[in-house]
Amino acid sequence: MKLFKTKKGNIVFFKGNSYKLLSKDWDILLNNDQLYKELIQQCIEPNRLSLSEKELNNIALPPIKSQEVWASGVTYFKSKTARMEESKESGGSTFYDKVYDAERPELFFKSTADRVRGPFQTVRIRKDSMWSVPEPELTLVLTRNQKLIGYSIGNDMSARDIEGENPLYLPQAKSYTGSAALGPCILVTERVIDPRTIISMEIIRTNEVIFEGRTQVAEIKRSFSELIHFLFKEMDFPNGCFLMTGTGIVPDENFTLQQKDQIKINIEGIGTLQNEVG
Ligand code: DO4
Ligand code: MG
Repeated sequence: MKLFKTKKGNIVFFKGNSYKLLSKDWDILLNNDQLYKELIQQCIEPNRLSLSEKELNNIALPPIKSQEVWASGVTYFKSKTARMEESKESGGSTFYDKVYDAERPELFFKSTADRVRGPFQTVRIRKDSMWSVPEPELTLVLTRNQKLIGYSIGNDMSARDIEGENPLYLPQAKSYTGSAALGPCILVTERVIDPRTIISMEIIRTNEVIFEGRTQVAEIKRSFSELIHFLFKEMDFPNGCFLMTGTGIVPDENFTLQQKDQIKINIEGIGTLQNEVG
């Protein structure tokens, strides 16, 4: 089932119908280890609305309130090779193959909730970057007890020139206002996502598709439990958190985003997250 935070309240879309939730506090919802069961109980006739999934997508807000957004890096082979290439002149490339094989994954802080953009809102490229890309990432939704309650779509906007110049610049390459997008909903499920799930991205410039790429969840090198374990090792998340799982789609080196580009990220079973670069 899909959980939407919207301008009309918190709404569940389940088996073709939408239901208004009585639970109003997003932080309480996202911290419920039994969220799936709780939502099923609220999918009853008196709560039924007549909103289609398309209408929900159009009124969806970023599915976040007080959670932090963290991200995993170099979890796909494609990400490893692309970063090695971008940082070979700075001498930083060797860090990426090491972290790909290391026991400890790369995890980094991505965004506070107020800097996150939702469906159809604008994401940003840094003014001091000449080479910026979107990173489409399956995103885990975790309670304070490390319980994986659902999945969303994330965009880890990144300044590749700044990251490539020196790996120590990673926080500047990755974290700035409007550098993270989430949405359109949270797929709440008790099942682990199917590894064959396709993640795809299109970038559209003046009505023309100028980039298309796809990967699948099975390409992620690390297990979710491994990523969650390291994230929570020495950190508590009283409101739960979002964890992006890394990118396996990397546009060619000569590609950089421009103002007004439309970024569409689709993950099967979750939906499409669309943002304009603004
Ligand atoms: O180490 C750089 C960032 C890696 C990343 O964001 C990714 O692999 O998705
Ligand atoms: Mg990333």
